[in-house]
Amino acid sequence: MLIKKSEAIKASEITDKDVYLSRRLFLRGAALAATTLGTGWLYRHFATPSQESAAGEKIADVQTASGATVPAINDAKTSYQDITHYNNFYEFSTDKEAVASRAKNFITRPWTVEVSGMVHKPKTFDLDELIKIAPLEERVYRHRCVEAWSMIIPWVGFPLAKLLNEVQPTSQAKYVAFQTLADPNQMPNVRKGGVLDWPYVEGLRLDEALHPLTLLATGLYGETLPPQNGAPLRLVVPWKYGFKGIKSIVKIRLLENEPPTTWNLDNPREYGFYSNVNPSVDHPRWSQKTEQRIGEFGRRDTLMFNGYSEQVAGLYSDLDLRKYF
Ligand SMILES: Nc1nc2c(c(=O)[nH]1)N[C@H]1C(S)=C(S)[C@@H](COP(=O)(O)O)O[C@H]1N2
Ligand SMILES: [Mo]
Repeated sequence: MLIKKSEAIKASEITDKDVYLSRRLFLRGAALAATTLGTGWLYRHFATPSQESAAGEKIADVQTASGATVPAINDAKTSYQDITHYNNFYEFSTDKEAVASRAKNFITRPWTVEVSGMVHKPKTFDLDELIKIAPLEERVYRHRCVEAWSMIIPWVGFPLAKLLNEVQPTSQAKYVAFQTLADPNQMPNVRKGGVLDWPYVEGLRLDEALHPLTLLATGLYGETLPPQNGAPLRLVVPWKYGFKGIKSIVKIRLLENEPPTTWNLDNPREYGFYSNVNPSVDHPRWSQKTEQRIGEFGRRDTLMFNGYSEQVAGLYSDLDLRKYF
């Protein structure tokens, strides 16, 4: 993703993989052939294992998601270390490997989520109450960042639809808007400003939000989310680019019109509202045909709708998929 705001643009903030790679190689003084190395490989071999990650708490009574809803994935899961130390959470840092340490003291309890707008029963949920709305399930999903890297992540959570059913959207509601906490006292880049406009906001069409694959995640690998992954509650929409998966949600609003979204506001030419994973629509500055699976050597082909076509293609029968991104 790209920071194009003026001050202090570091090469690590430019997400084009080659630029990122060459900087890493330069900094490490490593005489390695950049051409054959993936970010994942580089990350694994040079990142210092950290003591900083706030240990997750084991989540009791995690069910296994029904195979009818969640298609099985045969690929190996990405390691816990990689999932929790290669993060995009720009409120803390634009350096993926620095997010975990910068976020380690992030306070996620107590936490409330306000659900309002075009609903019959608006409500501010305490997190402990919210996670009891539905049984927590483990769901192993592909995660595909718009920057062309990917992971396989075993989330724990429940369908967003279950929360929306609690508040009962009115017949006028057509969209759902989400908002991340923006606390300058805890988030260095919010305090500093100039990175993105805060709070980070995202949105879905109501039918996307109600889709059974759309998850509110509270954990990963059977434990509560560490701060860097969006504790205590984040969105996961597995057929869309990762930036749609807004972290550390404090507000959810049902609306009649399409809500503004952070990356689209920042750069509408590069980041659309839909942002469905689509290997045949390139990013203006790089191809989306292939991806670097973190922890693997070599690249994989990117799949239409990130491999979830069977489940979600029907939502988009009226969109021109060569155009919408
Ligand atoms: N609030 C907020 N949510 C965010 C982001 C962010 O910077 N701020 N980054 C997004 C991007 S680009 C990705 S790829 C995923 C990364 O999630 P992960 O670190 O759990 O893999 O979070 C998304 N949600
Ligand atoms: Mo991303």
